[in-house]
This record gives sequence, structure tokens and C-alpha cells, in this order.
Amino acid sequence: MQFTHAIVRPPAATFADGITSSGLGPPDLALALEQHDAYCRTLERLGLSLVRLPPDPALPDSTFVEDAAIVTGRGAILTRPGAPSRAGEVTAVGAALDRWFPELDRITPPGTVDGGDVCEAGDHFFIGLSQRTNQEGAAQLAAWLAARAFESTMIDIRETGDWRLATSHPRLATGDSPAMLHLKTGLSWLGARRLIAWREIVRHEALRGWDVVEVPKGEEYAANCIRVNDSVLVARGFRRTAALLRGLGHDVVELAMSEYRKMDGGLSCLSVRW
Ligand code: CIR
Repeated sequence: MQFTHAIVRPPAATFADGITSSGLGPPDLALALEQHDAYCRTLERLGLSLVRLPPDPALPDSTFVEDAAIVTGRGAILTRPGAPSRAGEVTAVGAALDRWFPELDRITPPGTVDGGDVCEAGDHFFIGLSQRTNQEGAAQLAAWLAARAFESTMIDIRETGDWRLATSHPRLATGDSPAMLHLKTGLSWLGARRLIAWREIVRHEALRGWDVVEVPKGEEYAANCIRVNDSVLVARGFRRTAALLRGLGHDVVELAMSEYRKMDGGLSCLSVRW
């Protein structure tokens, strides 16, 4: 769909206190703010009006607004983030969405869902079962989507998952690949039937029938890219991925993401788009 709006929230002074497993060291706040600013300007240049939430130092991960809500062309639902330290993030995102979506639904206990586990691909949604999104939350979301005539399939990315839906492919986080925090860490929609994915899930049965582009080895971080209207935003510094996408005809915009990567965040996490 054509996006017209996005919620964004700059990182707070406590950004470095957020959850991370990257081992890349603490983020530089000034640089993170600069990168956030460039991200916002790009969304505006692509035609989006921004709803800017103020930074909240009590919620160090709150710049990753994507995890707090799922917005579709047929309604919006607030999540229930899987990390307890992130539970409070939903309040401000919900208040911001209320103007456009007064009948906001929400994931309820014991369900948990992080927006980063929800990959919209037109009328189809891929839902990741992860350390953050549990079976109950995924089932609630699938029912909510079905009531709005969306289809969904689940992809289990838990290291110790039962792989019911992925009988013939290896577990994630083995070998030399990093672990997948959210489904969209390793899967993004590029428009029409095209997806980009980590090698580990390229052959997942939920992706059968889709045109799945494999992210070049060593450039896994770049799999978290976002299609925004007629462009695809890709993290800067992943030349093979950018060239691959350009070769497929995409208008690629590269954005510096180094400070967000240090906190396990990617391009999609920094906005809720509709
Ligand atoms: C977290 O671990 O929750 C944050 N530090 C990063 C969240 C990134 N969000 C996303 O991929 N949707």
C-alpha cells in the first residue's frame, strides 16, 4: 500500500540501556540522533507525514516504535511486547494512533507480540514465533487478521523451536549466522510477490510460491529493509545487497544505521507506517 503516515520517536538519553545482544559496544547518542533525523527526512521526502513522539528516558528501547503496534489498511492493533521492560511503550503509540484508528484493538495476556515479528506482504502476513512473540499472541493476531480478510502464516524462528512449519531446514543461530531476534531481522517484503530473506529461511515452506531473494552472505543485517512507496530503504554499507536490489529494478535509498544496529534494531523498527 502507499504509505502516507508514520510514527517515529527519537532515542532518549538512556538509549544505551536498552536490550542488546549485538556485542558491538554502546551506541553514540549524538550519531544515533543524526541517523534518526536522516531517516525521518527520507520518509518525508517519500511523501509521509510524521507523527513525532517525544523521547522517553524511562523506556530506553522506545525508539523502536514498530514493536508496539501493527497497522494495516484495514485497522490497527496494539501489541503486547514480549520483553517486560518494553511493555510501557504501547501507551504512547496507542495514544498517537487513536486519531486515525479510534477502534484500536490490542493483544491480550497471555499473548505477546512484537511488531518486528510481523511482516506484511500485501494481503498476506508472515508472523514470526520468537523469543518475543508467543503462540498465543501469534494466534490472536492471526485471528484478528483473518477477521479483516488477510491471510497469515507462521514462521518459527526460535532457536529451540519445534519447527512444525519448517520440517526440512536447519535451526537458526547455528554455524556462522547471527541469531534472528525478530522475523523481520531476516525477512522483508519488497513489493508484489518479492521478499528478501536470510539463507536459513529462504526455503521455509511458508515462503513457497514467493519470489525470495537471498541476502548475500555476510550482509544478513541488510535483510531488514523497508519498502516505502516506490523506494526500498536499505542499511548503508551493504554494497552487494544494494547492488542486488538495484539490479532487480528497485529504487534503493541507503541510510546509515550503525548506532541502531548496536542495539539490535534495524530500519523497520524505527517507524510504524500506514
Ligand atoms: C530490543 O531488543 O527489543 C531492542 N533493543 C531492539 C528492537 C528492534 N526491533 C525490531 O527489530 N522490530
